[in-house]
Formats: sequence, structure tokens, C-alpha cells
Amino acid sequence: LNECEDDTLCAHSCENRIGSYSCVCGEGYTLQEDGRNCEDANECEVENGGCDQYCHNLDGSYFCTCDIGFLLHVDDRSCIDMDECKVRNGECSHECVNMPGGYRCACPSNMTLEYDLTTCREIKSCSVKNGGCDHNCVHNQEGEIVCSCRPGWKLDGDGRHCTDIDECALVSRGNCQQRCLNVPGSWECGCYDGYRRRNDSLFTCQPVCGAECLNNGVCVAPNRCYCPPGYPGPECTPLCSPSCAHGGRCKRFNLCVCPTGWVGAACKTAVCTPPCANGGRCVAPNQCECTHLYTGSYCQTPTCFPACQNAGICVAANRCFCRRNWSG
Ligand SMILES: [Ca+2]
Ligand SMILES: [Ca+2]
Repeated sequence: LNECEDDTLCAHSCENRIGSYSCVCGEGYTLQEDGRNCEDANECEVENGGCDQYCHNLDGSYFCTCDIGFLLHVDDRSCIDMDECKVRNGECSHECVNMPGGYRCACPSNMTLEYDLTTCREIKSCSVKNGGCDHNCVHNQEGEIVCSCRPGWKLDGDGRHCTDIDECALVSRGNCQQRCLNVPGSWECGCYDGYRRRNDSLFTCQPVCGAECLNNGVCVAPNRCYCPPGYPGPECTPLCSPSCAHGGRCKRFNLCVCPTGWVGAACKTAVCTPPCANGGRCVAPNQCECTHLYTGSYCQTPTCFPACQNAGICVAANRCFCRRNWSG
């Protein structure tokens, strides 16, 4: 059975199959859910129909268009900038500058564009666009315009524009001792790593020593102090030889500042107050080492050996003062 012989079954065309059939729609249409009718497909909904700029849907097809100033390419999709300057110089009296989707007229620096935006008129006064000068504009005795530039700039060959002078490219390199950095209208000197600019000069650099060089030492290179004799330590710290003991601080060459309780050149002598008596030896602050016949914090107490018996009193080393009726 060929159902397709009934041409009312499908809106567009019919494809016969064994025991069945299906409807097919023409290009630009999609089959609807009823399997019979065809509906326009909106090509613009998918990636703008491939159009560069504008996409317009039609029943069964679509087309692309472009903005004013653009032309539709022969591929009917891309938009190409129209070069208006190619036709009669865009009606410009002097220069024509093509731009995407448009163009503009331009004038030489000694002229200005009229309000029609196409005609250039010569500038004859400094009061119009600064006479076409980048910086300074004056009239000479003949009334002509004379341009000049601010310091650090030089006048171009056109007599109007000013260009920055690259001072670093000159032989003097801007008188910079180390680095030279050109900037518009001026320049700056810089220093290598490990150096900084001197406070008293814009052009010269001095080395930087991480910490200050002490004791009149001089920073002669990055992190290198030149130190006076007796101060060979890092950053010219003083040398004490022998070194200060017991936490003493080396203040000047071979001069220790000692902590309380210690004296001497290297803080090695202990101080006992009062001093150790009876031949005792001061071994640490207020610590006496007594001879074997004396005791006490400063060896002030004599000892008797053997000890005095029967309430006798030890009055001096190994000398007992005995009570009445006792002796020995
Ligand atoms: Ca153009
Ligand atoms: Ca410069």
C-alpha cells in the first residue's frame, strides 16, 4: 500500500516505506509534532544564522544585513568595512582617514577642520587651536605663527609638534652616574641594586650597607663597611681581645662594659662586698672561697679544729677561749 498516493496526508511531501510512510518538509522548515504539518525554522536563533551583524528570518529562509558603513560580502554573511576614502577622497579637502564602519577627514597641523567636517582651513591665530602648536604659540612681527616647546621637548620638522628629548640617549646620558630613565619632558637617574640615590644629588648613587656602619665606618660597597682599626666586627663593631666574659659588652677596642659583680679588662674579676677576709678568695660576685680555718659569707668566722669543748668559744683560728676551770 502506498499511503503517499493520498496527497492530503502531508503538508509538504511524503516518503513511502514498507508498511508505513513519513512526511518530509522542504529546506527551511521543520516537521511539527503531528508528523504532518511543516513550520518555518528560525535560522537566526542558531548562531545568528552565521551573519556577521544582523540576521532577518523569513518564512522558509533568512538573510543577513550590515550596519551603515559596511558592505555585505559575496558570502552573504560577512560584513566588510567600506573604504569611503577610496571614493572622491571621502569629500575631504585634505586627509581622509578610513575607520571601521565610517571615516573622518583630517587636516595638516597648520590647518583646522571647518564645521562641515570636510574642509580644512589654515590657522592664522594662536587663539584658534593654539595656532596648531603642541606647546607654546606666539605671533612674530609679520603676524605669522611661531611654535616652540617646553624644556625637555624639541620642535618637530613640521614646526608645530613637540617630541620628548631622550636625555638618556645623549652622550651625557643625563649626567646619571648609574641608571638613566627617560620620561616625557624630563628624565630621572636611578641606581643599581645595592645602591641608592645620594640625598644631596639627583645624579649620583651611594652603596647601601644593610645596617649602618658604626664607629665612623664608611659604606664603600653594597653591604661592605670600611672600618677604622680596632673595629673589625660586622658593621664595624669593636673588637675586645680577650673577649668580654660573663655577659660583658665590648664597647670600644679592648674595653668591656661589665655586668654588676664583675670587673677587669675582660670582666673576669669578681667583686665581693665586703671583701673576703682572712686570705679568702673572691671567686664569683659576693662568693668567697675561704681558707680551711675560716668560714662565713666573707670568711669572717674562725674555725677551731678540733672544736672547743665544754662551752669554750673559738676566738681565732684553732684558738679556744675556755671557761673557768677548763683549759687546753
Ligand atoms: Ca570605513
Ligand atoms: Ca625625556
